[in-house]
Parts: sequence; structure tokens; C-alpha cells
Amino acid sequence: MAKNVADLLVEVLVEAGVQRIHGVSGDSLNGITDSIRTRNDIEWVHARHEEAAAFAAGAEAHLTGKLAVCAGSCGPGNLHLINGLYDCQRSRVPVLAIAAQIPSGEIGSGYFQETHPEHLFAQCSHYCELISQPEQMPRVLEIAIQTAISRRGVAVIAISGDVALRDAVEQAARLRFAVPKPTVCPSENELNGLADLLARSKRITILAGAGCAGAHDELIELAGRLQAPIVHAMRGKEFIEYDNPFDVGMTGLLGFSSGYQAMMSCETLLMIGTDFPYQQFFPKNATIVQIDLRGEQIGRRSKVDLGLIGDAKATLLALLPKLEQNLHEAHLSAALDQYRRARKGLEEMATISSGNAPIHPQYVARLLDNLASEDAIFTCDVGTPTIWAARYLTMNGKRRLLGSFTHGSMANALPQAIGAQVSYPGRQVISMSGDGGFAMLMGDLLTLRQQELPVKVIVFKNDSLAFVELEMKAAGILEFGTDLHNPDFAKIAEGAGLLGLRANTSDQVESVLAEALQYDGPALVEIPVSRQELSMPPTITFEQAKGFSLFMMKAVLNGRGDEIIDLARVNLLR
Ligand SMILES: Cc1cc2nc3c(=O)[nH]c(=O)nc-3n(C[C@H](O)[C@H](O)[C@H](O)COP(=O)(O)OP(=O)(O)OC[C@H]3O[C@@H](n4cnc5c(N)ncnc54)[C@H](O)[C@@H]3O)c2cc1C
Ligand SMILES: Cc1ncc(C[n+]2csc(CCOP(=O)(O)OP(=O)(O)O)c2C)c(N)n1
Ligand SMILES: [Mg+2]
Repeated sequence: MAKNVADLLVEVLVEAGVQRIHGVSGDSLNGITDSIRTRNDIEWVHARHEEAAAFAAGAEAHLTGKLAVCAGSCGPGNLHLINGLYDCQRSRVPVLAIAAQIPSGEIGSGYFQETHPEHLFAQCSHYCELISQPEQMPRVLEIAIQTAISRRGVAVIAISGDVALRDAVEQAARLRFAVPKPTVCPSENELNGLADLLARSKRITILAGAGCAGAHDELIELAGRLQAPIVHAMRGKEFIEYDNPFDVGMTGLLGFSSGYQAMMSCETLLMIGTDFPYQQFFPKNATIVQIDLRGEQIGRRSKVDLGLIGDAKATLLALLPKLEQNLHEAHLSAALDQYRRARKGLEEMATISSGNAPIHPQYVARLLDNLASEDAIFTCDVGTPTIWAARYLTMNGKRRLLGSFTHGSMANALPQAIGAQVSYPGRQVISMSGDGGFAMLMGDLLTLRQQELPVKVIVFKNDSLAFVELEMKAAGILEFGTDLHNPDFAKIAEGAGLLGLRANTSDQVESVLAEALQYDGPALVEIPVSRQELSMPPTITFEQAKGFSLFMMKAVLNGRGDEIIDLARVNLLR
């Protein structure tokens, strides 16, 4: 039988190593799904919401480093992909989206479901083109794949259902080569300049990020040579924190005082593979060096005195032989001391509550960390689960941690867990969900049963959009619009065919988590946690302090003193 365009499309994807497509089917996708149906080397992962499909594809791409694919039918079907695709694009993971289009002869007429994906997705992709002729295939698809992989991000192809069903002109893939992996390294002169600069500094701090993935050994050797504490940015946590005697934690609003201080007190800040976004947390008077694979990243977040383009591993390998041992250890030992104190403070927050007292979310996170397997994959929702993950999950080089760290979208954790579990069926996958975030894409809880994915969903049930309340407090305004009137999530899970569990008191949390983690299938655990857990920033700015007392004043004026007592009880009097 003659191959049609859809057959060729699917064949090219399979040859590019794609194992599955996440999506929701629809008339305009029929050619493509039918072609998948007839093959046994590619799977259709049926989502309930296309946004979840895009998040799942992003998680797959993040974890495997390979191209992942999602698809939506014409108009609303592919429009639903958009928020997930923004996340993929901003996290720089290679994802191809197939946006089916209305019948080609109707484009431009305002036809049923008509949208223009080329415009819609332009902002969240590096490449976004319509395939309107069979002659464009497979070339346009291959350009899309090449772009997603080499520029690391999203590429979108739009294709009408009727075009997908037309006879293919070409019969096979045109590009057959492994993904190139060039070595990118600064010049000899630049490295010598950096070595000289470092030799003149006694107090050096390293700020390392996700770009250091694969350069762990070199980074540790560098820190030892320079006697430099290593601060990590959030996306770098999974690659940097483990087996790291120089680790002084994270900085930023969710960070540790030690990470903050190590950056603020240094003479030279060496940034490697990081796009840590918050300007206020950079030192004003230090000499700043930035090494990044992509030149356009240099100087985005702070002033830079020396910027070098290079891969973290290749650059450090070339730099290390040029470095002398720094003999001044005071800066490092002060930072490590401070880190030990900060860690101790955080551990003191992660304790069991007595009797019916509110359960501390920190305690839940601490237990999850203790109980999870050696190579667990964690996802955490934007909101306070991101804080608990950053502070209480221990990475070990095998575990992974995903969130919507750059795009900052709620509801990421469950769909990312789906993408993680389909990519690694044998590994434990844990979604740390907020009650707000979970409810937002709750429909895809059903996917866990339908696709037989043994994901464990832990819902931090604080009956609020707690992170937003925190922001409101910091800004000195009373919280509004943040209450959540929640259902019994455990019962909903049971109704969906999952194991649904609930811990009512602090002393039940451990056994309930253990039961869920050991269960051979998907499970949800809902844990009512206290709402007013403050996560204090490592430093409180004047503005925030002002805001906080203003909130107290307003609360008192409004007769809401109870809330302050509550706040004090949970945070100050522990
Ligand atoms: C609610 C919320 C609160 C947050 N609070 C904090 C916070 O307090 N602290 C914090 O740190 N983060 C926080 N984040 C996350 C933050 O927004 C950023 O996403 C994060 O700090 C970026 O981490 P990164 O620099 O490791 O990764 P990325 O932003 O991914 O940057 C990686 C950099 O490495 C470069 N790179 C890639 N590959 C290589 C290579 N091979 N060699 C060299 N360079 C390479 C890239 O070009 C890029 O510039 C928060 C997120 C949320 C959702
Ligand atoms: C899609 C989206 N909508 C709104 C926001 C703003 N926002 C950030 S965190 C948050 C609250 C999250 O609530 P929940 O999931 O319950 O987590 P909690 O902070 O309560 O633990 C909101 C509304 C966002 N980041 N993304
Ligand atoms: Mg909540």
C-alpha cells in the first residue's frame, strides 16, 4: 500500500528514536493516530487534557535528554497544549508538538475550530511551521526535530488532517545521523585569563546550575582547588547537591541563609551553567565570572566582569590544570558552618506534631525523602511543594527532581509524573502536589489508571493557595481569593480506581506514606497540612519586613488577630 504523509511522519519520528506520543485524539489527527495504531514500535499515551500531554512530554525530554512528542487536534485541541509547551520551551527541553489543523481548503475562512497554530505557538517555540503540501515532508518535520534538539526547546508542526492522509511524495527519512555532541570550550587565552583572576582571589564562591549536569566530579575538584563553597540554583539541585563536601545550599527566596551569605560575602563569584533569575541575590561588589554554553545567557542576571562560552565539563577539564591550590580556607569553613546551622534550623521545622496539632508539611517532605527509593523521581508543584522539595529532598545522583521551575506554572507535578513514569516504568515516581495545583489538572489522575502508571500522588492539603497567601503577606495585603473548599481527594482517587489514603494526624503520616509507596499501582495520599507555615527567606528586605508588619497591623485592625496567633504558634513558638 502507498505510504501516506501521516505514515511517513510517524516513521520519521520512530527513526529519530521517539517511543511515544502524548496527546488527545481528534478528527484532524486521525491519519496520525491510525498510523500509530498499525505499528508496534511507537505508543500513543492517551491524556485527558492536552496541557498534561505537553507537561508529560517535557518531563520525558528532561529525564531522558531525548526528543519527546505531544499532539493535539485542531483548534482547541492543540490550543490546550500551550501552557505545557511554554514550560518545555523555557526549561529548554527538546519537545516536538504536532498541532493538527482544520481542513486545508478551509484555512482562512473562519471555519469551525479554526485557529492559526503558526501564530499561537510562535512565542513558545524555536520553530513553528505549517505543512500544507506532501512535498514538504519529511523535510519540514526533520527541520523541526533538528531545531528542537539542537536549540533545545520546542518545535511545532501544524498539519491539516487531509494533508496527512494524502500520498507521500518522499518515501523515507532524509537525515540519518546520531545527535552531534561537539565539545565547546573557551580559548586557551580566555582560560589563562580566568586562571589568573582566580589565583588573585581568596574568597571565591561558586554558583552552579543545571548546566553542570554531567560535570559533578570536575565541579567538586574545582571547589576543592579554590576552597570555594558551592551554592546551587534550583534546577541544579539534582546534579550538584549530592556527594558534595562544598555544598552550602540554595539561595533565593526559598533558599538557605548559608547560600545567600556565601554569595554575598565573596570576593569572586564564579557562575557556571546557571540562569538563576533573581538580581537582588547577587553581590554588588564582587568580581563576577560567568561560564555558559550559550553566549546570550551571559550578563542576563548581574553585571559580569569575565564571560566565557563553554560547556561546563569541557571548560573545567581545561581549566583545572591551570589552577593553583587556594590556601585560604576561612571563607569556605565559615560558609560550611553557616550551612550546618541553617540545615539544623530546617530540620527542627520538620518534626512530628503531637496529637491533633496541625501536621507540618516539612515533616511530610522529610518522611517522603526518607522513605522514597534510591532512584526515585520526584515532581513538585509550583507553590509551597517547591519549597519543601528544595529544602527536604536529598538528591544522590540517581534520584531526579522536576518542577516548573522556570515557567512557574501550577499543576505541573501530576502530568510531569506521568511523563516520568512512562519513560521509566520500573522506577518510583512521586508527585508532590498542592491541593490547588492538583485540582487544576485533576482529570489526568484518570490517566494513571488507564495507562497503568504506578505514580504516587501526595497531596499537601492546606485548603488554600498558600504560596500566594505568603506573597500577599509579604506585600502587606490581606489574603483574598486563596481559600480552597476541598473535596475528599482520597475518595476521589478511590472512585478512579486508585489506592486512596489519608493521614489524619501527624503520627499516621509515616505508615500511610509507606503503604502508598509500597503499593503495586497508582496511589494518592492526602495529608492535611498546616496552612500558615512560613518559609522565611534567608534575608528579609526592608520592603518585606515593612510588608509583614503592615499585614499584622491590618489583620489586627480587621479583627483577625487569631490569624497572627496562628502564625506565631506555627512559626515562632516552635
Ligand atoms: C515558586 C518558585 C520559587 C523559586 N525560588 C527559587 C529560589 O529561591 N532559588 C532558586 O535557585 N531557584 C528558585 N526557583 C527556580 C528559578 O526560577 C530558576 O528556574 C532556577 O533558579 C534556575 O536554575 P538553574 O540556573 O540551575 O537552571 P537554568 O535556568 O536551566 O539555567 C541553566 C543554564 O545553564 C546553561 N547550560 C546548559 N547546558 C550547559 C552546559 N553543558 N555547560 C554550561 N552551561 C550550560 C544554560 O544555557 C542556562 O543558562 C523557583 C521556582 C519556583 C517555581
Ligand atoms: C497556572 C497558574 N496559575 C496561577 C499561578 C499563581 N500561583 C502560584 S503558586 C499558587 C498557589 C498554589 O497553590 P497549591 O497548589 O495549593 O500549593 P500551596 O502553595 O497551597 O502549597 C498560585 C495560585 C501560577 N503560578 N500558575
Ligand atoms: Mg494549597
